[in-house]
Amino acid sequence: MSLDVYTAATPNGWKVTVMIEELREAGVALPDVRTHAVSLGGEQFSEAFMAINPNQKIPAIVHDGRAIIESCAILQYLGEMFPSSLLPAGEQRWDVLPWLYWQAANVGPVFGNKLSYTRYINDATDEQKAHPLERFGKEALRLVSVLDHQLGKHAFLAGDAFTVADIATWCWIRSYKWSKVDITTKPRVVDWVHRVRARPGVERGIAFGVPKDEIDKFSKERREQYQRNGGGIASNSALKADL
Ligand SMILES: N[C@@H](CCC(=O)N[C@@H](CS)C(=O)NCC(=O)O)C(=O)O
Repeated sequence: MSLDVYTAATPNGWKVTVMIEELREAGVALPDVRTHAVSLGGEQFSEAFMAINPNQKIPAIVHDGRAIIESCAILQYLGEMFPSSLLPAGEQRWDVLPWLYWQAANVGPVFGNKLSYTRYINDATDEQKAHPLERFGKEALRLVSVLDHQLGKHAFLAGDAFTVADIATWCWIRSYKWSKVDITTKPRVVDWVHRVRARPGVERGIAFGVPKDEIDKFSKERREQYQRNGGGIASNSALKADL
């Protein structure tokens, strides 16, 4: 029995390393976990990685020979394979799964685009960037207020318990300063960000691929490295119509 995790130090990547550490915290017996760092400077396009994920993006896992792609599908898969309160069983899973899909379809793409236009895209003028920046910036704030609305009803995104929906969403929201989405007008969201950050499983999960003293703060060198990789990925000239 083995579980291979292919990932990088990014919000989508941390979802999986956090999930694994949270499963350990929940007392789940996991198979041997082997974590492989994928360099987003080009390794995602290699034949070896495409054999695991033809979509050329991290994260991906291989569990007993079966490859699973898409971070939220991975969270659901691990939640079902290794039962715990992170993904309740039976009817109750329908309290959680829609919010996991909400993250995949909304928070990930919108925060990802906001971040790209804010930090990474350097083949467009400021004038060209103004409209998408406004659009994704406003939509990101709307999503933060949806999260705030949920947190007004219960302690976590999908109910009173911490679940895969919190893992997926938190990994993006925690980087609000990097994507320049101001969550500070929503104290419940800020409080949730801190409460989730304080969990030992989360602490270990987000340490993947990051020097210990840079877990919550980038050094100048790391900021430049993210900007280099992000700039390469976000440039229109890097997009190919064919594999
Ligand atoms: N919807 C995918 C998104 C994955 C994704 O965009 N991964 C980024 C890193 S956070 C990546 O691998 N980018 C490389 C590229 O686009 O070339 C998921 O949730 O797994």
